[in-house]
Amino acid sequence: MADTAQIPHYDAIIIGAGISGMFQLIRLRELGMKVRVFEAGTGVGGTWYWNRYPGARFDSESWSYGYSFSPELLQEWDWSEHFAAQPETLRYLNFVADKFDLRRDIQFQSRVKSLIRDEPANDWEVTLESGEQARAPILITAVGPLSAPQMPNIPGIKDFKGESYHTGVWPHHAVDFAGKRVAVIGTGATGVQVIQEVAKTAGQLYVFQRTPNWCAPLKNSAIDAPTQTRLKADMPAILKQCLEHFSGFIHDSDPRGTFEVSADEREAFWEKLYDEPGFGIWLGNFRDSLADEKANDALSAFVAGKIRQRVKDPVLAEKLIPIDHGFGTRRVPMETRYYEVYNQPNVQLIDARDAPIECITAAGIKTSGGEFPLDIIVYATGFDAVTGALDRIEVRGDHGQLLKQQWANGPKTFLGLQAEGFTNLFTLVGPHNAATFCNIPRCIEVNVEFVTALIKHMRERGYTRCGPSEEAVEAWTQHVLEGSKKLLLTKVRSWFMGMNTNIEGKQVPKFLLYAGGLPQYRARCAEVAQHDYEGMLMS
Ligand code: N01
Repeated sequence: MADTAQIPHYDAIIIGAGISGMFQLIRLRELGMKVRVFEAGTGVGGTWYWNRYPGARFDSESWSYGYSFSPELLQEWDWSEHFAAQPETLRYLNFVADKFDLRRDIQFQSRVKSLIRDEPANDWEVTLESGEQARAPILITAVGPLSAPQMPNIPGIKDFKGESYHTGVWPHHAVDFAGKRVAVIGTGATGVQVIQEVAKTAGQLYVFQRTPNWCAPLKNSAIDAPTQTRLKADMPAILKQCLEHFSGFIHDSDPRGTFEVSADEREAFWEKLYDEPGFGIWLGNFRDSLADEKANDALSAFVAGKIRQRVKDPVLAEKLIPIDHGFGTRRVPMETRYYEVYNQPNVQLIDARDAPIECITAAGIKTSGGEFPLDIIVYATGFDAVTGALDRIEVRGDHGQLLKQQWANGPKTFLGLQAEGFTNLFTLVGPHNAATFCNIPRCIEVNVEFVTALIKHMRERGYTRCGPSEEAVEAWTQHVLEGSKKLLLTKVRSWFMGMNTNIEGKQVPKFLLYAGGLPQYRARCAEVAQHDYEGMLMS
């Protein structure tokens, strides 16, 4: 690290100008700190900047999703729909950037290559892909849990002569599907959203489904004026409720057990949830729905019945019903007439389990069952989740150790915010953080407020270094893993479990979330702060 005096120096550097990076910038400015944010995109918004694919929209109620820190902002912004589409959310985040004059501290088109700790100097050295460098004693990563798009490991991808797009790096120009032969690979939450949209205009849409997911109706609608007024008035109560609920949504589990009510009552409850907007059927169901196998089987059977009612061809309906996991044990994609899409003559489901994709050719997709000539391929194949964005950066700690290597057998953190030996590095929405299974802004704000208070505490007391003790990391990791055992989702292959068939070394489950819920996470953070940041060594 030669001639560091020439490198621009800040009080703190933030990586990423999405929801968490933007809010962290606001809070650090309030402490009077000189802050630089490095952002790979050309604008703010993170997830909502990159995921511009047709059909992208909230699965969280819009009005429960915005920032809560500014009452003025809450009053000023009107969401047009209960579940806003991506362009509106991006407009909202740009509105926030304008209102708080954030862009002057954000350097765009600045993808980070490495983050190297210079322990003797007590600095983090940031190197961009352009070679440009910057330094600061405090480094905060705000890189998002689902921001490292992952292409499938299918041979021949580069050979295709038509247009192809990954949903997570969607182009800024409109893509015209009208009359075209289109393939969508992937049927996760993203695939489901994009399929519904593309099916409206494509000449022929082939959906390559390897594993069906349990989807549920979103029931989106416009927000009318009286509702808008009521929501604004109720906002403090809504936000309070979100913080008290397990995953920060307006929905929270019903205190009753599945079999504590009569069959009629159970059925009526499920009908009601299936018919209501949002995640109620997933997160507002009987308390044992995601923990007890029999309860989960019964719920799955109910939802399977709905799919059979909605898909006309009974053979096709069975192909769309998951058989290897129960309802809600993977992220539930929310849909608007998704199943009805398969009744359209221009849509064909290709079961990529029966006839696996062999390769992409110049003309289209080749499976063991035949060839599909195509104009456009959409890769809705997901992300290298939670740790992926950090893995793609060379992050080296106090003794030169690589973060990726340290977490090779699963993440080890304190509160999902700090790793041992990575002094003054704070990972907002890091692994084993409540924010990984959350209505994300609600948890992001909890993360940012905690880190801000901690930095303030350090500055007031003249501390310049902060890192977790080995015992604190061990205890938190054990707490996270113990808590996960009660959930059925730990028995299923998904990004929750750090599994990705397209990435070498990611076939073994490594739990990435925090299953204790937001209230418990908040309580633990508060307790740590109250005890002078117990578990975090400061000097
Ligand atoms: O990614 P996924 P996603 N050959 O990993 C398939 C959030 N989100 O982008 O299941 C063939 O869920 C793969 O098949 P399989 C939300 O948290 C939020 O859809 O591995 N297929 C799967 O079907 C969500 O959970 C919102 O067998 C291949 C799909 O690709 C998260 O983002 C909207 C394959 C990947 O599904 C990720 O969702 C959208 C291959 N080689 C998303 N590789 C909102 O609420 C992968 N697949 C706003």
